[in-house]
Amino acid sequence: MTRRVLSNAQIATMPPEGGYGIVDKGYVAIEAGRLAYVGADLPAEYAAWPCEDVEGRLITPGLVDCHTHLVFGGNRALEFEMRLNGAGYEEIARAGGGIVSTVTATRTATDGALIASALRRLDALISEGVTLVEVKSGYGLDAETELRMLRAARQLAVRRDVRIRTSFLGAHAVPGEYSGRADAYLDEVCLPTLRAAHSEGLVDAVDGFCEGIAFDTSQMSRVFDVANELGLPVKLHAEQLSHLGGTALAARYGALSADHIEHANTADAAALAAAGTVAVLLPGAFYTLRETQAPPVAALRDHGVPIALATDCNPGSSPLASLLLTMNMGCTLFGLTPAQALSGVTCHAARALGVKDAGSIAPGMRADLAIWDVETPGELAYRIGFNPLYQRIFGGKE
Ligand code: DI6
Ligand code: FE
Repeated sequence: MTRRVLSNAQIATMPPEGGYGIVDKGYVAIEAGRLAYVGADLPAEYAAWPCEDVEGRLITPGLVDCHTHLVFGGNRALEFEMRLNGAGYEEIARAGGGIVSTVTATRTATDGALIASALRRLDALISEGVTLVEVKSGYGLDAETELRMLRAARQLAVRRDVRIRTSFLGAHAVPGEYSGRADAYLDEVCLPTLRAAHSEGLVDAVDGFCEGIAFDTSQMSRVFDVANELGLPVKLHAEQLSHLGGTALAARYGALSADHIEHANTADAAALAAAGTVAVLLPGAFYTLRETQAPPVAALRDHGVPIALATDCNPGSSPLASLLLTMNMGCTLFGLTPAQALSGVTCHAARALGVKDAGSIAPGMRADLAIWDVETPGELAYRIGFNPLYQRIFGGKE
């Protein structure tokens, strides 16, 4: 069925300018995997197409998780226990736990095991209407494993009806064998691996972790210079645990997004606005690490910075595979409105990935939709641990 119409829908079109953009008792016409028409009256040319009455249900764009680390080996439940017995996240990282312990588990995992465990997390996202997911490397930190991670991430889109965008995160941590020699790691491993991954067509964007336990701004700018040279967009984990200047750096490079940004300030918000960079907020990490410094949401709003929300699904700081719960946390922990939360997992999340044909319901967009058994769009962020998905449409197909 390459042509179809959905009728009697409450459509949250999610325009980038903000708000739900509701069309009541509306129609969506789909042709060859794209949206052909969206509106309150059905033009005569679509009248003969097969039509499904969705009985007043809510249609949103397919949800977009724009920041995940879905591919990794092992888990860090023991570290969770350590933290609850009093150890700090940075302390555990400095003692060889944290990201570096997941690196060991990822290096020793087979390709099949990496894909199988990522699929379980991906299936959880898909069950909530997610149709586009970003996946980062960054738990290999050697050439072979970084490439294996990116290939595994791309495999996910072969195994499931979902779009995957891959980000190279070689600058995630300094591996044990380069301890205390971050610059040598960049020169000898990270940058050559970025070039190799790019020439294999595995990289959609270049990311980094700009933090006291990872890389500083001058090291990150060396990575971004290579990204620029390769014509790849950048994004950055910035200002998660401290204020190092990563947000301003991301803005200077015209980044797609600056992510976390709990410790960013008003000047950073102004810089993001001027650069057109999306602020990606990650309440799952804030919650898991029991952080107390919330991101500067008021300043982001005042400056008109587009705000996205993502799971940051990873084994350490955010073992979270629910975008609906992420929306709820964005509202409850960061004070977003339910409409901002939904923009954050649709139009603004797509923009954080540089994907132009997802995240809004408008003619020409891909027909990636979620149909929900709810009466109002605010219900999506309101409930905790409840999934009202009725139907997920990917490329026009159920
Ligand atoms: N910030 C995060 O929240 C994750 N990576 C990053 O740079 C945490 C990754 C981990 O703890 O394994
Ligand atoms: Fe992350």
